[in-house]
Amino acid sequence: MFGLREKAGMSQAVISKEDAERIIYEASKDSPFFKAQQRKEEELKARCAHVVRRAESLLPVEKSGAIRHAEREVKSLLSTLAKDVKGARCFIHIDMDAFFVQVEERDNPSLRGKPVVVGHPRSIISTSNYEARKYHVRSAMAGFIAKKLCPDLIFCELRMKAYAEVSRLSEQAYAAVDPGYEMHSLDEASLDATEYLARHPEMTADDVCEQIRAKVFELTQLTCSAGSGLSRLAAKIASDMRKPNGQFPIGRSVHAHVSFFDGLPLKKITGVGQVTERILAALGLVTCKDVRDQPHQLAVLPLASRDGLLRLSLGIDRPRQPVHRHSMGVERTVSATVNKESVWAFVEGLAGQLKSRLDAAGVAGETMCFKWKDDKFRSFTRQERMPQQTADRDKLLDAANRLLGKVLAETDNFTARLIGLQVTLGASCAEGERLKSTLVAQAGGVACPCCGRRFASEHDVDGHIEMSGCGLEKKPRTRAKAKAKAPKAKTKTELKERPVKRVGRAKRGQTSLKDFAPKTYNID
Ligand code: TTP
Ligand code: MG
Repeated sequence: MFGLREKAGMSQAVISKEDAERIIYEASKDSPFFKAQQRKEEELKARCAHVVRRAESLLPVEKSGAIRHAEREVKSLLSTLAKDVKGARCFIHIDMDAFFVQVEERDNPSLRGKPVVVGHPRSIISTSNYEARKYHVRSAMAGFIAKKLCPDLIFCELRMKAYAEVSRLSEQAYAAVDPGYEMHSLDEASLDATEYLARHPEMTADDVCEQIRAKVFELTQLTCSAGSGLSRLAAKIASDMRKPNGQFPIGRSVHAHVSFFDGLPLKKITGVGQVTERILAALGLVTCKDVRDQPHQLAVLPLASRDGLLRLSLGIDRPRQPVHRHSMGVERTVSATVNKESVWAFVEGLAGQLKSRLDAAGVAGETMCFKWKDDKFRSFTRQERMPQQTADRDKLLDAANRLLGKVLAETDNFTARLIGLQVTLGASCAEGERLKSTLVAQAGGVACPCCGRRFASEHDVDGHIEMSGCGLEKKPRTRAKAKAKAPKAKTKTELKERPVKRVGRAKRGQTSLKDFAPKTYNID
């Protein structure tokens, strides 16, 4: 049941996987967490059995339909990949080795060579170094269990500021290759090295990885690993292949790319979680190649999941779309059970944290959801729509308290091991402004009420009136007054029919309608 997931470095274990699983079982078998895991395991087994029964009862016509669909899809996906190769895409992924612990070892060299984790013995471990991984100690494991697996384990306190500082430093190395680099977390970066390689024809993707890793080390005295490939996904998976302090180039041909994915277990694919992996395994699909070789098995999956799986098994990135976040929340697992008396204060703290997150993102909440897990790790939620969208702490707290009051009234013996507040997001002022700009741009811009010239935003119209004195002869000077005298605004259709004239700042290239294209809205 506690199938230990592999993490880089675990293959050199000093205790066997079976022994580790037995120790974990002994240490946790009486805990509520274990019982919750048992219940989930039973549910998963039932789901797998259902999927297998469904696969066995597929009609020949369903199977052949799935095969035809998969063949078409794979062909089109492969042609996407081939097209990208013509453009010679090359992505690089960087991932720091045992990140948090490596920072601790750098700052306290006496830790080197010993099994170390960042975390607390009575809480959850953030990460372990490669010495500790030999004992199957890894991220997200309870500290007391880690101590049973490795009695000499050393625990270090979390120092987020230090890790963030290292992350900031290493970004210089990424920016030198791709100014548009993307940070996926504090320790992971994804780069498009295509243009850099075109500017440096003497270099290979592997040389660039080498160069970045050396620069990261120079800047931080920490090692990282790298991977390169035709897609961001391929590069990410490759970065894990030669960990720690190594790099793996998949190559820049479609053939090399497809061969790499052919032999890859599905569980290695980012996006295939433990549950999906188990369901696919029940269908006999273990490697990426299995997915393409046995497409009839996919007929039991919804069409979108089928296509997603085919795409992932070929290592092709999801099409990039702006991320619109619909909800935001905070939740805390608590080591000591929260009861009726202490829960009010706890929720008050969460409301403050939620407000900070909403403010940082410039958004407001619409519906409040109070969620909790009881001492048997069962999840519950209650929600209500707030009278109006808000990021105000007191109003958030009012809504949370109302829900909590109801929960306490219906529950005799309230206990919780996890408590969270979550809001669905409404458009805030900042987001509203962005949406407005987008709509304005789509409608062809804003017209000057005096001369009718068109601008990217109302702000630009103000600038134009100020700069050129447009409408002076007619008075008044300000846009507000000018607007009052202006002829009735044209309809959207009328506006669309007129060609957009770019003048003033827009013409000089300081502002263009392009600047108002929908922006990626990414929080976290
Ligand atoms: P990872 O890159 O997953 O792990 P790692 O850098 O420690 O080890 P590896 O050499 O295998 O890359 O995560 C980066 C950091 O994120 C990690 O050092 C600690 C933190 N983290 C958590 O706090 N909790 C978690 O569950 C995980 C997976 C990571
Ligand atoms: Mg890492």
